[in-house]
Amino acid sequence: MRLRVLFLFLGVVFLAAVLMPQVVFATGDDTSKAVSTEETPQIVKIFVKDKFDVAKLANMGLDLPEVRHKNKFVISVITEAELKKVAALGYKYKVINTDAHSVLRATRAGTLSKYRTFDQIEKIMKDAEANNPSLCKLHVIGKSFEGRPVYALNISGGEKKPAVLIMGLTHAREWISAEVPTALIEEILQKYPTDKNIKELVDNRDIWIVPVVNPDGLVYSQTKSKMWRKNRRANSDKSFGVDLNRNYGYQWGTVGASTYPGSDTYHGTKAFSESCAIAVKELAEREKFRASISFHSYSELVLFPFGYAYEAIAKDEKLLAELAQGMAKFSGYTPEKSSDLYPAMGDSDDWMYGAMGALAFTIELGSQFVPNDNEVDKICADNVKSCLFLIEKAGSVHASNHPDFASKVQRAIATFAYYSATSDARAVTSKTELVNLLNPVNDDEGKSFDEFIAEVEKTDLASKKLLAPVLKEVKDMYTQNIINRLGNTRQVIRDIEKLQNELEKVEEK
Ligand code: 0X9
Ligand code: ZN
Repeated sequence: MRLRVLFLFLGVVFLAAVLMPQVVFATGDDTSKAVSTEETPQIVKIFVKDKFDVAKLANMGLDLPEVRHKNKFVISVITEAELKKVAALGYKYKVINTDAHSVLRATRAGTLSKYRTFDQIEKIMKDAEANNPSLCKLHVIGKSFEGRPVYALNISGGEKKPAVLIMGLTHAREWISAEVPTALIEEILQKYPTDKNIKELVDNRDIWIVPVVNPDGLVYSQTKSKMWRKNRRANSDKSFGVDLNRNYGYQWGTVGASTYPGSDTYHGTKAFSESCAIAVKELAEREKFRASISFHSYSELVLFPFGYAYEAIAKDEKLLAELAQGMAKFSGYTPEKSSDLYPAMGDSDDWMYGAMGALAFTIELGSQFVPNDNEVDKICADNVKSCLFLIEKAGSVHASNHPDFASKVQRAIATFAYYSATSDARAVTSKTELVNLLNPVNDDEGKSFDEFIAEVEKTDLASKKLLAPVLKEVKDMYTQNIINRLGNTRQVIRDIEKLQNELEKVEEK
């Protein structure tokens, strides 16, 4: 009898442990301590005066899925502690829903309905390769924190062609963003045998599709905590997750991102600290994409770089805006410079474009995180068309800093500037590269210093700001006679000083 009571007791303890909700730990008022993303967040409408208010809220590390500049409000997925801070700063707000998880479409009878799981998408990709071995090759480009593969399906008609990257599900709860890349795979494979246009396009491009950049996040959001945004890294303060769209290494920093690990926009301990961001980086470094799209949800926008600052204008802005407009025609979405949504550093587009020379776009799908079942097919169909449009265009247009087109000196300057600015260990390598390029003793293609200066002068404002540390290094190298190609060192140093003064003026503006 006693044994039965003991078993009963153990059974109850076991059941309680299994059934206990995984998501609730609030840790009091102090924002700097709260493990915010494990709390049940609320949905709040915050009223703003202007775009600077929006930027201020983004800078607090707030998660702002909807920004209505014209209507002067934003929607935030917010914790109690964050909301207190917002209120203390004098912002007016209205709580829309005290349980953010409940605004995500309730999963019907325990199923995800239209939305596919990681395992289902994995199967589609494996089948794509198995059934079309001459057209598709499946690659594992990295492993997530919890050890899941990051898959990239390469659909390509033959030898090296202009390459395009289409990716989805950087943010865990944005399930629709994995559906569009998956639908693109299905559309291409279904139409390739009979549709002449699709065949012609695929035969002349190198298409890379990564439907799920953040597999751990997707699984966690679909099984444990719907509103999850980040990956599932275990942070040192016992919170979880880094925002992968703040972890890329171009102008990585704190604008629109948080240094605090519990925040939904936590940027990680350093640029590219996360294996899933590294997977995309290494693929991009190898494939040298002409263009890319990263799908997110929501807001019906086609965003183009730069996103890290209002005043950072891409040299190719006109082309980027035109392409965004071209893609938006299929969906009725609004094309917009990323920073106009809100300035935020470390997103994938800024790095893809700024460091890699890809014409990079973010498409914010639909008008809610998880659109209703009856909206999914249309969202996929429209945006698959946008993908095909960009894939087609990538045959004839390219960013001015794309490695196949920019001069070696331009590339060296850009790479060097990027690594100096992010103080990446590879700065050493790029310094050697730069010295080689400027020094004909070491390299036949060594350019003259005048050419170097001419290239610098041609660069846009944003790159010029980045160039400040490069110029300092180049000046030091001349002073120490590391670069020894030019007769008149004093003249060189005067030229550099002139450029540095010019830069200081740019900085002051
Ligand atoms: O904040 C993000 O990462 C993206 N929005 S989402 O609601 N899907 O999280 C937008 C990123 C756009 N980039 C910049 N504003 N820099
Ligand atoms: Zn997103």
